[in-house]
Amino acid sequence: MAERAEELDIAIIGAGFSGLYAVHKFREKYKIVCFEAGDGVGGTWYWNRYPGARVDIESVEYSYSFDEELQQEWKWPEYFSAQPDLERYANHVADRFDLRKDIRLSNAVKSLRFDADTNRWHVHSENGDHVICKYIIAATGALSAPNMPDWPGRDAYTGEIYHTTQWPDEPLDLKDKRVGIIGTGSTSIQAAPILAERSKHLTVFQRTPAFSMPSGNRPLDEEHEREWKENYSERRAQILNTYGVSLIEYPTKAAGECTPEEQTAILEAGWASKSAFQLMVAFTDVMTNRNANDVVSEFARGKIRDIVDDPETAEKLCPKDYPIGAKRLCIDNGYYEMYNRDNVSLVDVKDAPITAFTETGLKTTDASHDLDVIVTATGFDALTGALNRIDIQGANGINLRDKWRDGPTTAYGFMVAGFPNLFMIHGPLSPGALAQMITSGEWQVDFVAGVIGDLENDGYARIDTTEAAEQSWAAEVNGAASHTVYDLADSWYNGKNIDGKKGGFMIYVGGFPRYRALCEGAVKNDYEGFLRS
Ligand code: N01
Repeated sequence: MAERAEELDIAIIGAGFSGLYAVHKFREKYKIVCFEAGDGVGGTWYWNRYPGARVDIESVEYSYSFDEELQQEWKWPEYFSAQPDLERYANHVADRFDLRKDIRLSNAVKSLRFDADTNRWHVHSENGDHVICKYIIAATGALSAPNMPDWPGRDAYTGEIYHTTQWPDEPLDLKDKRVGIIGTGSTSIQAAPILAERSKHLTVFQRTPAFSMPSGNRPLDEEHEREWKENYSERRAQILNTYGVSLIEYPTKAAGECTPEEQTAILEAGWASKSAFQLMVAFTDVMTNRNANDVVSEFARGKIRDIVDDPETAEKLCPKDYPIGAKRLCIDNGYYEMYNRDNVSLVDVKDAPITAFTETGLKTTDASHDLDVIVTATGFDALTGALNRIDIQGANGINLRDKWRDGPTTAYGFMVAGFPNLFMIHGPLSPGALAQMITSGEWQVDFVAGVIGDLENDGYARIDTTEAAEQSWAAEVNGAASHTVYDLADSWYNGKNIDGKKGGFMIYVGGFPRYRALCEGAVKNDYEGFLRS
């Protein structure tokens, strides 16, 4: 029997925080559906349930602004919420706004095909659904396609292996187990201290050391909460006018304008600030001037040497090959202190890389390690990975994967030439991953809603962008990055964390106010860089 297709207006891909908001935003006017791969809502905060998973932006900020009652009523227990609280919040929002009836869980989108004759997208899902719709909102997440090491011998390994995005629901009994964790990014730095406490022995396999600072997480005090709730609307508006969509304390002086004593005082205050990222904005030029960055990097290395007792281990933990902030600055709860425990060891796999799983553990070029449990905290095929894992065929039969073979091309991070009526939220070359993602995601969804509203009002069937617009956006993105030190590390920001991935720097770092102005300017300028028909 031929499958029956449903005809709708919009298909939303992903029920993470942006996808959930998109469901809420679009359902009133349009017939919609939302496909979600997981069997629950929350996206990042559904998948990343490893021990220690926690956000590093204050929860009073990192939360929805679209509903005054919601933001007044919701109570965050801590400054930086743990994953279970974020997942609970996502579920609360889904229930409170009755979003679930439009969300199909455990039903990943498999393919998207644009029919240029009818100007409709055909969506096929893993469960066999076939939806025909006019618009696609891809809220697929910047960090949702896990990067799994593909060393040989995995099947021969007799222990347990967990990627941090696939953590089991039932508690793991590790007390008699030798655990190995691969990677030292934000995820590992959160998980490792807890795994060290719970296991017999923890071995950390480090390829590149990370910079990290203490999170200063604590219960949310009532005065702070009250102050935020009384001023929410002004603060949310203010947040959108900041560079990174976050109300951290921005500096007024460059490093060179301070005496060494002033520099130290500012850096000590930043370290103790209990506010994430304060080191990256210790001076106006930390991310734009290598000398200023060196001052901050050396300060952070000094902290590592102070905290870690064994000088050899401390030296191994000190990043020396890239500027602080060029890889995502990590926030920890006792990461460096963990290396003072007797049951923790650090293995450097830069010069002697891991080459294989063995029956009993891992093999590097110079040793074998016996492990009962292996945790792969090896990160993500970021920004492009989630979309490239879907088979997406655009207007002229072009496949997105082919189009992006040498790196992603987009206009403003939300459209790709040849893929009409497909809008990305936090797409490659948008500010998404370096901005506070809930509030910037809400802004992007509202912006796309405005574009769709205009198309409908003006009677257009489709909107596309052009290769010229993509080139001019690439120039803007590269221009912004070239004034910074962001591209001076191999990271998921530039795809160099994945062997063979091409792309260059994939995030817009010109600041959110400029980003908004450019997007809004294009619309006001009669959709400059876009083709409507
Ligand atoms: O991933 P990562 P993550 N052999 O890519 C190593 C957000 N986040 O999941 O640096 C050996 O940062 C890799 O080594 P190298 C946040 O935006 C936020 O930790 O490529 N090692 C690296 O050490 C973050 O930036 C929060 O040399 C291998 C690690 O694995 C983003 O998610 C919490 C390897 C991967 O680090 C990603 O963080 C958690 C190999 N073959 C995450 N392959 C908060 O809000 C990879 N590695 C606090």
